[in-house]
Amino acid sequence: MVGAVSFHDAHPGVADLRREVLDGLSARPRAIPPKFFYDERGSALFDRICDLPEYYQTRTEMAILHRALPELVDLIGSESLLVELGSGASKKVRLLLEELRPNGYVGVDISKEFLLSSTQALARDYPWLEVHAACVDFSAGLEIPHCDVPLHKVAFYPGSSIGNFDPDDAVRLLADVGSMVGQGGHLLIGVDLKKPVGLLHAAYNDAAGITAEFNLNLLRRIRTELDTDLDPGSFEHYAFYNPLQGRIEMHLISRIRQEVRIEDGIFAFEPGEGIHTENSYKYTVAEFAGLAARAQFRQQAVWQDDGALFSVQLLQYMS
Ligand code: AVJ
Repeated sequence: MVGAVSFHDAHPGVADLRREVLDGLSARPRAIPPKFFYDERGSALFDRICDLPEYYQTRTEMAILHRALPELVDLIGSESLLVELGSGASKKVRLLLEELRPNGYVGVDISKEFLLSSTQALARDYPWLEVHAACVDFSAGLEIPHCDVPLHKVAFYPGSSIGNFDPDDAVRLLADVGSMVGQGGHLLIGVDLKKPVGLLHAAYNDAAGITAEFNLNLLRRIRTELDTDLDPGSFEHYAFYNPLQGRIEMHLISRIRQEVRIEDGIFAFEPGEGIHTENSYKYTVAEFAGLAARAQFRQQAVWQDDGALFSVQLLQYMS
């Protein structure tokens, strides 16, 4: 029932992929932004990562949310518009919808297929809810339709995807969210915490090799969508924790000396030379309070698991 969900499309097209890949491979260090992981296969691989035994994040966040719900509902109140950033195939938002019972829901995601199927399923399962879908790359600004209504706005940004942004960019994104929710509005955000390096290393180097497949899928996507002789098999997944920056880094490292042609660019790689594909910043609760404060948000409540692996934070915009 496509008609039940209003749909706004600003999906980055193949032209964006071409431009960002060519720019990213021409720069030093070479880098391609992680938002391009999420084509249909990449989104499905990410869902499998979320179920991995080593990847503590998803199930921990779900359990924290569960425990926080009664308090959350008290703090947020009803008569709200819930805007979920990076909605993908989220089960977490269902928990919120059922307890919070907002007037409206806007799902925002860069992956069109996942966004459409997940919002359609929500519209089907919650007939009382007004559901909107906005296919938007919100790292490029938060122009989200349907938000111009006199309701208390609650942005929901689960999964610690904020960790993909360098701190200054994270502050900019939070500030954009602040302008969207307005004075007194809320941001409910999942933030992965600093922890012993062994746990982090395992989470990004899983035994089943799904994270490696997810990283390498970026090269498969380039091969499918662009004109290239790139061989994904000539690169390998490499992920490590960088304690100086407080972040996991993922790279794709060339196994061999090679020249790769992409469209009309030629890119030379020595063995061991790579492409930086993702950062995933980890914060202490206090560090994240500082980051939020730079964007005029105050940490109103913080919930975490007993092992202090992950946090769910309620921030309020105080402009
Ligand atoms: C979706 C950005 C939160 O950083 O843990 C998972 C993506 N990358 N495994 C993360 C990811 C490798 C994930 N985020």
